[in-house]
Amino acid sequence: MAEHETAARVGIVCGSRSDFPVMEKAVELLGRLEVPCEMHAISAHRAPDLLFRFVGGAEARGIRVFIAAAGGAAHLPGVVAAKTILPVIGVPIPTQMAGGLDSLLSIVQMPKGIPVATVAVGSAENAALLAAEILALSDPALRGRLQAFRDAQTRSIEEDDSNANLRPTP
Ligand code: RP5
Repeated sequence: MAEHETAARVGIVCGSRSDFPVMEKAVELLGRLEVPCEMHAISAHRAPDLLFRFVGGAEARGIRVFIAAAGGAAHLPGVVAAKTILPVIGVPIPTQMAGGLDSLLSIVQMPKGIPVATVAVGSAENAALLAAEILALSDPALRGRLQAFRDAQTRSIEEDDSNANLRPTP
């Protein structure tokens, strides 16, 4: 890593590069919140040893939260959670076969003792926000940026509503 680069605090791991278009929204939002992150494609099924090395070395490199995304037989988030006590947020990727219900059930139905905080199907943004909220517990500046994000979101809904024609049509 070059000296000017900041170590990633969120490790995003996807089951395939085909998941990147969904998960790029998490990278973008973390960037807006000034949270350094890194994104990898490491299949739990096709490259389990590489995945174990990645998870095993992540904390020493500065990672504090994982976001794990996978579709179909989506075992990746559970396998990541099995190898770390850092928090793991699971993102079920939408699929052709069952619209992502297959991914959702594969990720959310973890056995007790190994939690994965699962967000809605395709909800990369909420995964990013949840990761930032976890980091903000020990980072007051990030907490401030999250509050500003939330306030801006509320203002945009209020402005949108104030511009709407609320009169009932005759
Ligand atoms: C999963 O299988 C990946 O997370 C992806 O969502 C899905 C399809 O992967 P590819 O066949 O596109 O590599 O493991």
